Amino acid sequence: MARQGRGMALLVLVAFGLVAVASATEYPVADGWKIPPTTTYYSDWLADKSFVPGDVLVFEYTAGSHSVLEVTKSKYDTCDTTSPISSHVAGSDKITLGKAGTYYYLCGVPGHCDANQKITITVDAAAAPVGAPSTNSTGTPKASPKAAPAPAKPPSGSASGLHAGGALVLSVVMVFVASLVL
Ligand SMILES: [Cu+2]
Repeated sequence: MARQGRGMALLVLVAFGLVAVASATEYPVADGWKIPPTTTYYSDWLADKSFVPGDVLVFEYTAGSHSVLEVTKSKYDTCDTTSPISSHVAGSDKITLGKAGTYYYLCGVPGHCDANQKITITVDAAAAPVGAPSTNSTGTPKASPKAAPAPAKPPSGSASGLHAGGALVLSVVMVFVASLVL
């Protein structure tokens, strides 16, 4: 009895896990990809951002007006637009960030990089399952010099702050538990 109900519960758990794993964040770059109207246009936008593998940058601009070139650091520094690592010209370019590291993007339209239409993106390693504090948290210090407080219990029921890695582990655990119940 109740087999259908349990089967449905399992499906819901699996679906939840998949959705959580797939929830990479999309970041529209600043207020559009353009020659920065102020010297801090891109740095201000970056100030409260952190990126993990799988996150997506969205460069919004009018096709033909700009472009997005991923380049090496040396080419970034000198605004060398030749032989980029990748080139994007569509005007709503989505670039999925890969493994942890530093990535360099500039505009390939002559003069634009020299006018500082360029941005450096640092991708951190995927967060631990415990979860990084959200940007809206009440500001607990990242690292205490004292002994780490004992994690009394896992933050069950708060899936919102989970990153993909934690969500994956969670979903696997849930499916395992569900399979025991069935
Ligand atoms: Cu441009």
